[in-house]
Amino acid sequence: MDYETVIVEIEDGIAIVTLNRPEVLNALSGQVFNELADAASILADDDSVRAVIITGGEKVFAAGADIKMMASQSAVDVATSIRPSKIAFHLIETMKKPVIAAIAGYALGGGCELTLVTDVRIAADTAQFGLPEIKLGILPGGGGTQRLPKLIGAGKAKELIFSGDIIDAEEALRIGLVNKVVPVSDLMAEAKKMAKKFASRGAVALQLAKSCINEGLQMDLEIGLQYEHKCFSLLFATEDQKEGMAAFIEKRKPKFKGK
Ligand code: DAK
Repeated sequence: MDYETVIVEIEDGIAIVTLNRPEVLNALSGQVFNELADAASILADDDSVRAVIITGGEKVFAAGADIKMMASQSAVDVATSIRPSKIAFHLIETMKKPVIAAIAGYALGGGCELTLVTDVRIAADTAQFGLPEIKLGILPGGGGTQRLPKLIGAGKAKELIFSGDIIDAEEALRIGLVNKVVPVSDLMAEAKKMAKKFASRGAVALQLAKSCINEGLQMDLEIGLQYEHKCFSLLFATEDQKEGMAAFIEKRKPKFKGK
């Protein structure tokens, strides 16, 4: 995968996708979204990849969509140019494997929204989050008004979106925007450790658990419970369920095959 604005590396079954436009604080252009979408689609289909980490490196995650490219767009231009970001976000959010965001420095606007389509967010102590779009005369259009309230509650989401304020990593942890905060020097090690733990679990069970949670958030409770029950039953058709339960009874570690 040879891209200009994104670097993809695969180590021990873990893919690391690094945003790479440092000169503009990793601002997300159409090209970044196209490359992210392409990488997400390839990694989704690569069975040797068991988990994905998205990062911007040690200095900045992403300072949002590229304002210089958006500034002169008409309403019609915007309606068509949002396609790559929608596709990238959709492919990442629905990927049938765990996706972890490893965030250092600014994660603003579309950068923060990118973290919201991942499954787990690990923040460095240098991370700063915000949806400052209101200060540009727009609103968060990459899912921020929809996903952020689901994650942290409507009240806190409204405060962040109406003010455009930027919060630090500790505040992000306190309000549930991130899962954990670590020293910046430990960020990638921590993300890899978590990715490896997820990768060691039964891949089909993990995939269906992810689907139950993501789909369940769109359903009412009764339908969500029915969906969960169907997924639960389906797992009894997998080799991993037989192996997991046999390993427990035989007091050994399971060897999952993802089948
Ligand atoms: N776009 C373009 N360039 C950016 C940028 C951005 N978002 N953020 C920073 N840069 C550029 C700066 O212009 C500067 O470039 P030069 O002037 O050197 O050429 C360089 O990066 C370094 O930035 P600063 O000099 O500003 O660095 P500072 O440390 O002083 O300040 C800052 C850092 C992050 C506080 C500041 O750069 C800043 O406020 N940046 C803008 C943050 C922001 O407002 N982000 C939200 C953008 S709107 C959608 C999907 C997504 C979106 C919308 C719709 N659909 C699917 C519909 C997303 C929208 C957004 O994200």
